[in-house]
Amino acid sequence: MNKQTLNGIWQMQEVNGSKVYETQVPGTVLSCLLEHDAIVDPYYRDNEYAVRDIFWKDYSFKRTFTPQADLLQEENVDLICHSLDTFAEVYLNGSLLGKTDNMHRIWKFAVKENLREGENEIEVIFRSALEYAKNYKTAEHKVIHYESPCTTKGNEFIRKAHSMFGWDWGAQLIDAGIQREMELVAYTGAVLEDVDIVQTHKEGSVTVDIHVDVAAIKGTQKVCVTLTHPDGRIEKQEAQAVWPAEAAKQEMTRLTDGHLVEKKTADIQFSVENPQLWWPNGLGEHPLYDLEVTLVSCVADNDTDGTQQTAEAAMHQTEEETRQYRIGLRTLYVSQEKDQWGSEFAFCVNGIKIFTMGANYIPEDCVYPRVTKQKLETLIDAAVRANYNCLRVWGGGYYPSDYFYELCDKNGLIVWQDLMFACNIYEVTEAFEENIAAEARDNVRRLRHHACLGMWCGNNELETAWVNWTDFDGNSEYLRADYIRQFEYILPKAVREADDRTFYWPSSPSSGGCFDDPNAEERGDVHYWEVWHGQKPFTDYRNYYFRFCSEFGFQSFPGKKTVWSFTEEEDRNIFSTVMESHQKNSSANGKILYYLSENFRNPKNFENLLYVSQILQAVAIKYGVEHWRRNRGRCMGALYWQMNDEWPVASWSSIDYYGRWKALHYYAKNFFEPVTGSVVRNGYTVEAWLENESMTEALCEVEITLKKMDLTILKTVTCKGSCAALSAANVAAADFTAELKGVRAEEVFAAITFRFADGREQREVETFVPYKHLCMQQPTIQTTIKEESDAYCITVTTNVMAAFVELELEEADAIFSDNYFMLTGTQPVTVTLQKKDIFRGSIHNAEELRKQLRIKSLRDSYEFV
Ligand code: BMA
Repeated sequence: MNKQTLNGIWQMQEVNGSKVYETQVPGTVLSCLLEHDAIVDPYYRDNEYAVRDIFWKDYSFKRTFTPQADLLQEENVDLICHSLDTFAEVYLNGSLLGKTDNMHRIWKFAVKENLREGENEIEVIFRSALEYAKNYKTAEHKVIHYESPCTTKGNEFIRKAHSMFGWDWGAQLIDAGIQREMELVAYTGAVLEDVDIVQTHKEGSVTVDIHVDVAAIKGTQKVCVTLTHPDGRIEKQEAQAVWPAEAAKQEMTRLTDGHLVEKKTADIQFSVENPQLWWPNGLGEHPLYDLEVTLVSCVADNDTDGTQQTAEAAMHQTEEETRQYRIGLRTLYVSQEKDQWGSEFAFCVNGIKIFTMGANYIPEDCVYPRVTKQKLETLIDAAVRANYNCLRVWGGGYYPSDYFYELCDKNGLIVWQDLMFACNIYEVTEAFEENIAAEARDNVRRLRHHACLGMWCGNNELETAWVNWTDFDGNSEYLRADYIRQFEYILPKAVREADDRTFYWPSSPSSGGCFDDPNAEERGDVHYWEVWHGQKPFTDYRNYYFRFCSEFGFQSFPGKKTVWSFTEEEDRNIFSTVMESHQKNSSANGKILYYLSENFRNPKNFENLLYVSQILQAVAIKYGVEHWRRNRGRCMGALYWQMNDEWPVASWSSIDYYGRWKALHYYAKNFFEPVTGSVVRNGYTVEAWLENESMTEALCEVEITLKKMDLTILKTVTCKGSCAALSAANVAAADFTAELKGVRAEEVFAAITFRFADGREQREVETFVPYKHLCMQQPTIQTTIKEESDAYCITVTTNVMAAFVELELEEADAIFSDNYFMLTGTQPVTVTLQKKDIFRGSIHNAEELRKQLRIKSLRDSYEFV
């Protein structure tokens, strides 16, 4: 097989437009026009609105290329387009090869006939998705009345990332273009059709079966597989490609270009003794085995018509194609065993039921070509640093690149993979059915071998929407029936045909399907939005013992630097046009202010409102996660909404568009620690708990101290606590009823310190009144900075209780070892800043760091006037 990439420099222009731009492919209209400063930056102020209109137009991407000589010698040449977004017409030398209508599919065209020696021209014309949506007509009995407030109507008819049409955190930038690689692939003898890798686990060994489908055109074929163990050991095996059964021998399939091919298969098996198992982050290593699959054709030298395959003829061996796979050996499924509370919902890895921790992932940029490998690495690294063991790829975006899954494999992150359907009503026509089944097949085949793949999930929130959302009421029963066809028949069937090992779940949330109480507390997964959308206090989380909470969230504003990046001074008020254009959930600013009024004092200015909004968010999510971790066994997962942003915006994210960690991400690092402590207050009694998501017993010393704001100690209770592997335990309690008789609750707080066996110290604060009522004193926070070879150690001390202490650099960005922490004693607290964690700017020595370092605490956020 010979390959030639068509990536590189192309010409992009509006159809019938006069201006031609050079652009990089993969690339889109947006990436191209932004690169050339031909449009305003849609992220700046409210420019998004002006940019939207360009997507009513059609665009052409064109280039010339000269096919490699070896490519032209082959008898078949395919053009493979890994993601055309979306309504594309593909022309080669003026001939229409075909039209596409799904950005999530891999499109293949046979081009041998159209390809010529010397210069060729390829052109892809993208028709406006907005025009398509406007003109689409459903059948009369299936008119869709549902309209999402933030999303352009019509996105439900188009197999294109839904959130491009806007979301309650997303801009409406309905881009078009070549989102992934384009290449020419040429072959003569045979080609790999499919490689399926199946693991069977037994005590002390794993059988790895490699099932290969070969499209054989001429000669005989064999498949050679090399297995490289994590320790470098190599094993090789090969097998002849044969007709699956004598009966099938006659079955010839026609390739797209008309060639008759024989479908052959080859089966290879390795038996791995004492396998090194793949574990999720926090529970063990993530060793990977490399598999290299090579297809070799043996063709008789004088066999010109593909018929002569005699032993006497001189045989010529050609390596047709090689594919590489990295696999992790593990068993992974979702256990739904019945128990005293209903049915559990727990990922079970190598026989161990785990508490799943992490967040929901959305597209990382509205301009998808900007989602570089480096951006993905930074994001996955942030997930690992926050002790996630899982990411849910939410169904309103796109299927991420291979590299995303490679990183998840390497880092032990289980992927909960939604199929790309979210918050919509779909009309299932015959064409739609074919399209989505092909889309599922393409993506399942691409991703099924990954160790990280934990589940295929039909969609985001459609089942619950049909049952629980009032704005779904009144939609046709035919559409309701289409839901069942789509997610409980067509898609599971298409998924299962390609991958019958991975767990399939019809929707998130669901109790198993069929509109049967999808958000039930006692089974399946739950999206819990009463806190936030329902405006319940976040103490409400404690009223629920969900089996698995796959979505719950709380909004905040991005930090000062991010807000300053898209605003002018006059915009810096949350109700300004610009700030509201970067807040897509119309009632959210009101909610932030409402929750703020319940918990904190009125911030003295805009900048402090941003800060307090992040504290609120962090405290709220922590409250929920800790509760569910304390109830480990009954509850087995907490994935908060949402990890990241696709542009600078007020949202539920814990990391903003620029990769800046909000307070919540620092808090996630602590509340998702495999071994962590938490605190529950009942009246004047403060309880300390340990949550242990590790395979060994956790030991720690707990100190619960009642203090005055000036740090005077009123009472201390200490004890040694232990918590068995994979469980949670109440390890200490301190009753301060007597002490609180002689002192106002506003003037004291409980400082709880957990000292773990490995030397780690965790400090928590519990108050007896909301923070807004605390008599906080203005702390004097002092720092000393020590430079080490690869880090700065920042030692912080205070004279009085300091809450939510924020470290921030004036210019550069940085990720600290901890942030928004509590200072509850006079003993110094050291925060490290690794030099590699300073980005967008630089710091050369301790003095420079001292100049840039800004410290504040909650008391700085308000003033008395
Ligand atoms: C969830 C998600 C998203 C949405 C989020 C915040 O239910 O599935 O659709 O962005 O809520 O409202």
